[in-house]
Amino acid sequence: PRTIFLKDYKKPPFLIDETVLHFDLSEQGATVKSRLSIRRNPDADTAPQDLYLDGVDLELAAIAIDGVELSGSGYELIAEGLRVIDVADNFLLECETRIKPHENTCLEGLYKSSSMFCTQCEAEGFRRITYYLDRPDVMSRFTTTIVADKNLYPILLSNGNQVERGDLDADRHFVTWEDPFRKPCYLFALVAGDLLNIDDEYTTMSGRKVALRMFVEPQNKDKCSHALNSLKASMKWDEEVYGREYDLDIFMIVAVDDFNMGAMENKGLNIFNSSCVLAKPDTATDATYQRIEAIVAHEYFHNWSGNRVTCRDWFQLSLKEGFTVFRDAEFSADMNSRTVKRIEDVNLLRTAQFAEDAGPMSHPVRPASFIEISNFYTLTIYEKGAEVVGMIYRLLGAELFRKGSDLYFERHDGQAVTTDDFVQAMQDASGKDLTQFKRWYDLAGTPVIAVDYEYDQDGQTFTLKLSQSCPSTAGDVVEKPFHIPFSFALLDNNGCNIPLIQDDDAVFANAPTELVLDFVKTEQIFTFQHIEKRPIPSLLRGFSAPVRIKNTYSRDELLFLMSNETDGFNRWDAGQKLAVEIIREVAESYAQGAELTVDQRLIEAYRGLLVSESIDKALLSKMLLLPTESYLIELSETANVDAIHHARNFVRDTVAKALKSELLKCYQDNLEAETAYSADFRSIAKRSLKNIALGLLLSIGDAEALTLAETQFATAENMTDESASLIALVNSDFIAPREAALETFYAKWKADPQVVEQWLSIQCGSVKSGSLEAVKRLMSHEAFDIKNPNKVRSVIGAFCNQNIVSFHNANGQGYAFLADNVIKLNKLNPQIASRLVTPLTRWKKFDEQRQALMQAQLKRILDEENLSKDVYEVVSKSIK
Ligand code: BAL
Ligand code: ZN
Repeated sequence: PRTIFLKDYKKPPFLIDETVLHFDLSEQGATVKSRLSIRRNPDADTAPQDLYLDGVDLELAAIAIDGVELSGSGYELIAEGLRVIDVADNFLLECETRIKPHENTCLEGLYKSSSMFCTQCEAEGFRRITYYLDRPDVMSRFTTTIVADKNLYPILLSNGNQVERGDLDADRHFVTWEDPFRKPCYLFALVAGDLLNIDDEYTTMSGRKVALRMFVEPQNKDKCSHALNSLKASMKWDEEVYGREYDLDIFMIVAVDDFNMGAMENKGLNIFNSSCVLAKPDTATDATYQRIEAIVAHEYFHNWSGNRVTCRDWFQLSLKEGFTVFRDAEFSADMNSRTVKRIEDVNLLRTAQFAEDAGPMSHPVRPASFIEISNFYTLTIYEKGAEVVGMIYRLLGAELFRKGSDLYFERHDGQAVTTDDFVQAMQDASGKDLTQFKRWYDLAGTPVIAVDYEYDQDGQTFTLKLSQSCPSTAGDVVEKPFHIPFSFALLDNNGCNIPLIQDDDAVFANAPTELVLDFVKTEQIFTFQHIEKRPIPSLLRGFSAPVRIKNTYSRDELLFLMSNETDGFNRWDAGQKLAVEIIREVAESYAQGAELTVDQRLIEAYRGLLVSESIDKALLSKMLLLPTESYLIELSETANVDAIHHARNFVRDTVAKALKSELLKCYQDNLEAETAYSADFRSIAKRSLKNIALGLLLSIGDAEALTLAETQFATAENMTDESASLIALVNSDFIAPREAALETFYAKWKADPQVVEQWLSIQCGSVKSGSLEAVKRLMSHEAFDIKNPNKVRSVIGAFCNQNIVSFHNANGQGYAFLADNVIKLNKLNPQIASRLVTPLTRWKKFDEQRQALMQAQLKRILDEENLSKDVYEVVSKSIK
């Protein structure tokens, strides 16, 4: 397979002004007729004689230029495309292609999901629909007519506004849609099905009424209100915070069950994975409610950051994704607890993106090359990309950032641009030099910051010395320093912020108590004056940059910060750091066969949190969770999986035993007599606290807790409480109650795919119920379907990513299981196969024996014939 390089980018030699599409859909297949008004690009870098169009798995039935059918000498079918020979400067190209949506299992292009037709064109799916210039810098006006059976497909949708509809012979009908906005073909969408619509309305800030319409299969009609409410909140937020108004008269959302991604921002017609949009209290958990709010917002925000201003090429993917994730994170923070949102995002970043950035697929936020772009919808592009935008926000401040985003949207509306254009707009609007900052886009790896500090009692000065380095994946060190916004404060021994005076002339009263330091050199010293007593520094507040920071604190300082830090994120992080240290200590003892003990100070710290009257419940619910096994593995040089698992459980159980009465009280205190379910963050925090307490109590085999869990399971009025009690039972040693609960749950919910996905992943992700044999049995269960990505993620994904000791069993059978399924899925759905293989690519973290077993499975995959580009790229880059 061919590698594509950013440095080889050339402007498109041809442009397509108008795209007129005609789809004839039937059970046997689809016929697609296209009429493309093509002209040479006056700004092109090259002027070839021939026109090259992209096309994959298409049957060409007819081709004509300016109404004249082309003979065989006028064109040539080539690998993944079509060459039209010797074309003029302006012409109308007409093509008729036949495709087979019902045989399309890769879920790219046009395919069938249960009884409906739908599309997924990003990144390069449109070429599976018709021959086209399938690249984001070719933007065209689309008119789309869909013809289909009127009874089977009463609803026919595409982008923009509906302009015509009518009946045809033989019970068929048509609808024509016109999108007034020029767009790249990756934003094209089509849906045809027997769907119900749930309608709402939004009045924009300029007073225009926009119809909001959600299309679902009839059984899901009562699962739309949360998504529609989230959509209205997003529309309002984008007006208030970014001054961005929606631009069409209708905004449509469709839910489909078979979908590779979470959702897709097609212009005016967002298509969602059912699991990321459908919710009602008795079937969706609080976490799902919050995920839906965030994803609906994310897709909506793309209308400006992605659609109105799009990417020049796919190397710029983070231009729209990083910025839009930053926007949706701010939205969620405004709607919920800002601190908790930050904790969740940083947890994901540090656990999974840092691992990606230290692994074989490590790449910069703006990659320099790829084989298959689908492999680059990564945590680095999305989450680190959002952190990079967040750092610009922190360096500029809210006001200048808004000036920058206004300039960006104004300057580039209707264009396909680069991350450099984004940074330039931020720089031009703010006057802040971002030249050095741009390194964040081009260099891979996670910078490491070493912190050193000194307090001088006589001089009353505090000196902070920061050093940075960045190990690259090649094992060397990136020499050039990054521009890092380092958020900083000093706390006195009551936990109060001390004024930060860097310059003696500063007026004391106006001195800030928190600073974003511009850390731009390899080593840099910052000095603060008039510090009367030895302070405790508060470092990298709110996780102001995506870096590793070497721990500088003693255990007593961490304990102090756990109860006194005024930055919520850092308060939580102090607890995590302390727990990591203590679990590691226990893991070492476990590995040496020594007696296990838990530092009593951790227990007392948790007791203090549980009895605290003042702590915010949302924060407390996060502070009571120990670092995950995945995070502990990520922090290890060579991870001893069994020791980590046992040590973490030992610490958890020791804490739970010691704090049994506090946990029982916590459970009771938060056991509210629910009126109606509410997904507001305070209610979520209460449920979360109650369920964490229940889980901890059940993990120590507490009989009283068993009764509580069984009662909660039987009487729960919402899925959060029902599934939390199921999870607690599944992860307990009460075998009979566990099996009974699993059976009852399935019998109750087997008709609801979103709940069945939870049922599968709860079992497969648990070491207690998810043995490899049990997981294999579930793959033959009626609930499993290897062609459905959600089911694959719930079973194979949950086993390999969450059930860590089982997957990493030293017998290597977990690895072979994953490889078997990657090989199977490579043929059916390469995107899912390539994503699934990730845990095998992390072999470097494990002992030599496991490394060899993991490598052997990677080699076995690589030896497969007809390996997709997707799987080939990930596996070949991951082999030693
Ligand atoms: N553009 C692909 C799905 C998303 O990030 O919104
Ligand atoms: Zn996105």
